[in-house]
Amino acid sequence: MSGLIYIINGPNLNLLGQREPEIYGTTTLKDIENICLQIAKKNNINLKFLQSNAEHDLINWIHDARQEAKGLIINPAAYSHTSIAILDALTLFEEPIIEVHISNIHKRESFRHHSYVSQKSTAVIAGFGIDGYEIALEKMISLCSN
Ligand code: CA2
Repeated sequence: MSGLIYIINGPNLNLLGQREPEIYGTTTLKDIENICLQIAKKNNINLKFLQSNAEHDLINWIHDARQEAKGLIINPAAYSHTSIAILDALTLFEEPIIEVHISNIHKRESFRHHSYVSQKSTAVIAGFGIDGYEIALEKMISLCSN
């Protein structure tokens, strides 16, 4: 399969591997990017792996993805639980969307149980740790190949 997939990461995920290892593990976001790039290479697809702490960056990247991506994987981090603006941007994206959470948000504080983004997601993966990115990318590649 050829084509482009976006992986967008929200606030604080740049610090992954540095704090709260009991919840988020010790792998860094750069490590996750490298794992995803290897999978992309093996499957002959292009990948944009992005992270920002700013809501408007995430929204602008979702707009960019409309023009060029066959699928979008997003860990919106805390914006999952707050951002109607990100939900609105995703509503304009017409290809498959997979929402990833490293932790199982349903086992955690009640304010994490609801995600606005899930309303527009094709699928949601939560609680598999950083393997969630790998699972999402493999599944996205097969969705985009159909
Ligand atoms: O489990 C996930 O992937 C989350 O999206 C992570 C978000 C959290 O707000 C969501 O409820 C669930 C938080 C990301 C914080 O990233 C950290 C990075 C380094 C150390 C600690 C947290």
